[in-house]
Amino acid sequence: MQAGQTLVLLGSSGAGKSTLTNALAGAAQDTGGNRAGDSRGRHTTTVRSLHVTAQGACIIDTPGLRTLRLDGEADQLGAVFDDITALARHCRFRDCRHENEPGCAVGDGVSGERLRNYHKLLREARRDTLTALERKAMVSQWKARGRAARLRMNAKRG
Ligand SMILES: Nc1nc2c(ncn2[C@@H]2O[C@H](COP(=O)(O)OP(=O)(O)OP(=O)(O)O)[C@@H](O)[C@H]2O)c(=O)[nH]1
Ligand SMILES: [Mg+2]
Ligand SMILES: [Zn+2]
Repeated sequence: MQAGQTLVLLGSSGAGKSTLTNALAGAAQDTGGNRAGDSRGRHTTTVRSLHVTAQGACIIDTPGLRTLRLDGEADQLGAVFDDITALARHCRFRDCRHENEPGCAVGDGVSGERLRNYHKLLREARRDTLTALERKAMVSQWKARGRAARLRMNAKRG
């Protein structure tokens, strides 16, 4: 690591990002012990910060990642898989799902592995949207139940 280089530390909480930052840049970042019972961290660091090493390199310490999941919409995938998007215009069916349909230009035009990756990410993106909707439905159900319970209580009290 030399002047002009920047290093970003990413990883789950307790991985030792702040400990490395302190060792490499002489910083004074708080470091946290791991939770008793399992070896997970305690999310000690809560904000990003930049530090300079004696050699002049930069180190960015970050809060531990909580979850790693696909961040984006299903239709944004089309921009990443632009080869598939372009080929899809030549499929026989306009709503072709590129899963063994006859006259599918995508199946013929890209490798099996690329198509599998595309479908995998598409499934993941859709599952994410679904759970967001489901969560919303669940919250409104809870609210309705709470309201009903309050009404019953008030009726009892007269
Ligand atoms: N034995 C050992 N312990 C380490 C090492 N690196 C870090 N630790 C310990 O692991 C614990 C967590 O280290 P941190 O540097 O706070 O971890 P972090 O990645 O910054 O965690 P968050 O800020 O929660 O995201 C601390 O108790 C450190 O002392 C290592 O190389 N060896
Ligand atoms: Mg930290
Ligand atoms: Zn197709």
